[in-house]
Amino acid sequence: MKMHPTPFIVFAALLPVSVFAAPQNMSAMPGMSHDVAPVEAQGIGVVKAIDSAKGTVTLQHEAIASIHWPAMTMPFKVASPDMLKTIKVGDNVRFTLHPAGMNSMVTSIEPVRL
Ligand SMILES: [Cu+2]
Repeated sequence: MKMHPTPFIVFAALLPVSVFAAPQNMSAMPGMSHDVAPVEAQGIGVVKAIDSAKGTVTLQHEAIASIHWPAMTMPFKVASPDMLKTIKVGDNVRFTLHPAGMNSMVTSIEPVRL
């Protein structure tokens, strides 16, 4: 069962960036809830972009087996804008994710020295 299908990603890539500055209260967004998923998942990836104004980080993340995500590049909201101060574009990072499809939120992130 694919919970994070590629067509959705392609669709999202066509949307204006402003879509990703979505309200924090996702329960107020009908239709955005997805199948049951773990509360949190761990991932690793590379920071491709940071938008402090929108509170998002774009990650080229590796596959996340625990939630059946393939590797891809996608933007994530972060739980706190301060998290974006600890990383920069090009960093290899380890992150914790609250999975919710395209509304998934990164709840922690830290650079990894390879
Ligand atoms: Cu993804």
